[in-house]
Amino acid sequence: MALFIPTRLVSALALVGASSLMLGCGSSSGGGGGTGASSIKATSSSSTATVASSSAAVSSTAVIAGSIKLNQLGFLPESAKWAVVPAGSATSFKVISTTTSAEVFSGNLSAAATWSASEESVKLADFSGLKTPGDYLLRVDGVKDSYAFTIAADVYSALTAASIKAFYFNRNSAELLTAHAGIFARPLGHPDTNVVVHASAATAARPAGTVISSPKGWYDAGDYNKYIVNSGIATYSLLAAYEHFPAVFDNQNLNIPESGDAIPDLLNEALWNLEWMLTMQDPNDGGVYHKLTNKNFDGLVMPHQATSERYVVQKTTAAALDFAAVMATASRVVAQYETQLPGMSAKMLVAAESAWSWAVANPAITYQQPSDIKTGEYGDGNLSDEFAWAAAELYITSKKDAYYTAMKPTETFATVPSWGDVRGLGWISLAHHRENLTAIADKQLIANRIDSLAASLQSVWAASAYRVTMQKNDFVWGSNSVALGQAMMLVQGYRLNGKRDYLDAAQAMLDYVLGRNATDMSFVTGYGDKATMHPHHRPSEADGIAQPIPGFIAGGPQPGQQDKSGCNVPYPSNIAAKSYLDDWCSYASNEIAINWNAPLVYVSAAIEALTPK
Ligand code: G3I
Ligand code: 9MR
Repeated sequence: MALFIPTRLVSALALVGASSLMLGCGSSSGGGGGTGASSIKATSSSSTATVASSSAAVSSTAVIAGSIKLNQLGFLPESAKWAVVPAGSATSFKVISTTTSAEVFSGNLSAAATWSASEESVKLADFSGLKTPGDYLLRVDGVKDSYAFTIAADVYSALTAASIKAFYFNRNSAELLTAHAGIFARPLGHPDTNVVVHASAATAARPAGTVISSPKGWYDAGDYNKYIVNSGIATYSLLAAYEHFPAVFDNQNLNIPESGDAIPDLLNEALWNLEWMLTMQDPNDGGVYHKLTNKNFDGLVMPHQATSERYVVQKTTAAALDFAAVMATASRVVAQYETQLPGMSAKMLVAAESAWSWAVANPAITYQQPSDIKTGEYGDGNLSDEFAWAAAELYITSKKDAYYTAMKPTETFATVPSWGDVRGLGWISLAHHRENLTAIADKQLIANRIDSLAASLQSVWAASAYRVTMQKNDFVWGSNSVALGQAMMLVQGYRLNGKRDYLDAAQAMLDYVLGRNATDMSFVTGYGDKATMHPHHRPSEADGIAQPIPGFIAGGPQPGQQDKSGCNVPYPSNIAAKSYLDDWCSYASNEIAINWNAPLVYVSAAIEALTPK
């Protein structure tokens, strides 16, 4: 079968830097493509591989409903490789080369089991033993062939690059030039040089109506506002990816305006947001505005057409602490670029410490949406995790023991990170830096916190009918970021103790967002044969281009369906893991957001860096 690369994938690849442009790593062919071959040879050395003597065509058995679900992009040679097969009478599976139509591997399916999140009875195919690079599909008697997938040593490098480049596409205060953005070039939107201090944020030094300049940053999501809380976890996740896996990024060329300077492009991109965040701190007292926003969400327009007045709204404790955590992290990451960024590292640490001091003096100021402001809230009544995270990052960077104590380590557990629960981020950083901490740090406690969370995720994975860590109650708004957050914590467990199950379970969650899920879709725009096409992302919808901007991950299924009154099309299902609508209207299942893309960057890079070669 001829190699077929979907047009959207070619364009997606063309947008990332030349060093990442590897056509061989894209998914190659639509499902149902295998044709019979008269003589088939086994190329795998696995014990389960058999030589087939008959045609590899789909058997004459009636095709049952449901589809084979797998990572539509593919796998590294040494990755664990699993597919989910609808439960029918078949007890075995075959892997077929889409280039030669030969059967290259076969194996037995597991016993049928039900995944309660999707209410489906499924069997599992484990083809981890197939390690030979190539393009393949999975075949099971009585079921439609799977989508094609690739096994290649560089299978995730374009995904890692595109998921970072998505941040560039969401830049506030930037004109995107054709040279960098291709067909997605657009005029500058939101200069944010005349931003009004809202009454909720007024102080004697900056009364209501004061005009400040607060340019740059990224649009939060499908909307054009900027929120410090969400910027916190998103920017941290990118910085952590760099701290943990610098080799993935050091020579990466994302074809962004800063490409070619002496700073890795991932950090160039993170700096675009960090520079904005610095402007959100009131220099008079160290407090940090919660958000920079319109009064109302914009209509369906491009950035330069969205010209409503912009406000900075209320200083909150969560904003100060998330800001402190990120600035403390960034301070140590950019320290190695003192020549290129003179004074930046020191400036960031000063900013972090003054935000911390403000939070300590104002420990319970939660966000209260003013009556004239209707945009996102990121409100959070529990601030203990924000205190713990900020304290952990300040401790690691400053080495001041008082911050370690302030983290309250014995009371603080590790959890899967989300914008509203950031405890896990502090443990991630402590684990990474554990050999360079002062004597006060309890290294055993740090290891236990990480390992006990990873172990509990591993046991969910091992018992899951889909071999994933997602369970029914994980299907909240932005469920795909829950999946990737789980993977991030499994990665920390693997980095600490090398337990292969942790890496395999993390891989499973990358598989999950790329197709091994109950919707049978890849949730990453531009990646996978059946991928999200209509994200709730204003530029993707308003630009008049059929394909979405590549590299963005959709929020994902969740049964709340808070948007359905505004949708002319129904959700295909009310079941938690299937409650996903690939339509612009669906902001509750199909929006994109920086805090969902950042763990995609982290996990894709981690799998690239950690999977044995
Ligand atoms: O915390 C409860 C949990 O206890 C409960 O079990 C669960 C059941 O659904 O709900 C949880 O609360 C949810 C909360 O997110 C935390 O996950 C709310 O129902 C849900 O409505 C809320 O959704 C948030 C959404 O804004 C609406 O406020 C998303 O987390 C948040 O990511 C999203 O963020 C928006 C910004 O406001 C604006 N920009 C776009 C961005 C992405 O959609
Ligand atoms: O576009 C908005 C999205 O970014 C938010 O996550 C979402 C929930 O706050 O709201 C979206 O805006 C919708 C608004 O809430 C209701 N009217 C339709 C808007 C989408 O076009």
